[in-house]
Amino acid sequence: MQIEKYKIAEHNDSLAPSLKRAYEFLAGEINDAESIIRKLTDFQVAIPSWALGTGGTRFGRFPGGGEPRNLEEKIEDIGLLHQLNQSSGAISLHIPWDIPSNPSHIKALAAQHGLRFDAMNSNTFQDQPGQALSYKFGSLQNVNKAIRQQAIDHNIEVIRHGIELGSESLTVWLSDGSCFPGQLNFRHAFQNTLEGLQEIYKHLPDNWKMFVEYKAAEPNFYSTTVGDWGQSLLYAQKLGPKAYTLVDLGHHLPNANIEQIVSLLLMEGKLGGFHFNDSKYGDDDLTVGCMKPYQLFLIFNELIEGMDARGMNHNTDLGWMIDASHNVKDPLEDLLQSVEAIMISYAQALLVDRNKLLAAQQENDVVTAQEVLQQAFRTDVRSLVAEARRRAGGAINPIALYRSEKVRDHLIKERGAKTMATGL
Ligand code: PSV
Ligand code: MN
Ligand code: MN
Repeated sequence: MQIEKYKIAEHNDSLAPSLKRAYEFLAGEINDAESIIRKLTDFQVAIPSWALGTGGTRFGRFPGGGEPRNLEEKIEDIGLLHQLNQSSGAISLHIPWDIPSNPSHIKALAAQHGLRFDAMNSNTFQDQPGQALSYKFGSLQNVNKAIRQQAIDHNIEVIRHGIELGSESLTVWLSDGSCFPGQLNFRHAFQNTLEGLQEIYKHLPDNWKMFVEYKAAEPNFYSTTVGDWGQSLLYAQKLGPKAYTLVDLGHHLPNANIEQIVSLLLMEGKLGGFHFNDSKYGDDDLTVGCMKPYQLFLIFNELIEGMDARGMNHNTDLGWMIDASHNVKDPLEDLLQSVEAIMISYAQALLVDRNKLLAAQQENDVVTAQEVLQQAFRTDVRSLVAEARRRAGGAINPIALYRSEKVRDHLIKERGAKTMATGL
């Protein structure tokens, strides 16, 4: 489903006067609002194909109505998000959850919606129907060479699908690890995994990147073979220049200083991609910014500081993706909230007075340094984000328009009340 352009225009007309008041006030208070608007307009966040249905936990799943039944419908849903916010211009696929049976048709459909294909994700953490060998005791780390080879072959197949769609990166997340002390020889597990990744790396086209995603725990609860950023960085360094670390916000031990991790990875030129979500306990995959918005801001502050220091393009030089899904909300509304939270944090981080911060740091003036950061964080930038969206052709208030257009009711009518999207 698409929302007709005149509906967006009508919606925007009704909200324009109050937005204008708020935006003009803010533009008078901050430096160079226009340059921030330009950066916000350029910034695009990929939507994962598996976040369009209701997520589940091991205790069950409660599907909402009108979930997409196939890849085409997933692309349509993301097209709708992009139409509303103009910031969701990419889709990330998980294979085999979303195998494109007719790639040129899928590519054309995505292009019609203004979407490009972000990182391809492989899956060696589940056994698929008909699969010859089981990943119960790991994939690339496995003591059995044939199982390792099966996982390597799968990743090569994922690269092949990605080439057909015009993607330029592969994200490898391995659930490999062990559940009990003594189960695994750590060194052998690391070496097997490295050899497997090296084999996959050989099949990357020249313009591709490989993202090695780490995660502290789950499904394994004693050790994880790519468990933290140190291990991921080791693999990335050993693999070569096309390999990078991928940071997923939910994949750290409690209270990890993610902003410092990001800063150092950028310094080393080894930060490649990002999975946004929020959490209170572990890999909760909650809506971005719903729990720890100050942490998100501090992370963006380091991202901008580090990218600017290396002359990187904010939009294109890192892979930005949402990796969230859960039980209780309409997934499309949830994704609109996540993208909004990302844009708000990005805008606030762009407001940081970097010269003043650096001067305060040089003087050991801790109070001023904190004031500089909090001045930016406590600025209400919602009108700036909405104005950028309006100028790009999106809706001033995407969720309000989504609701007034009764999008979910339409999707239920079209697809049925009991559909179940593929994913976890
Ligand atoms: C693992 O928890 C993860 O973050 C990886 O990125 C997977 O591909 C994704 O979640 C699956 O939902
Ligand atoms: Mn992830
Ligand atoms: Mn995760």
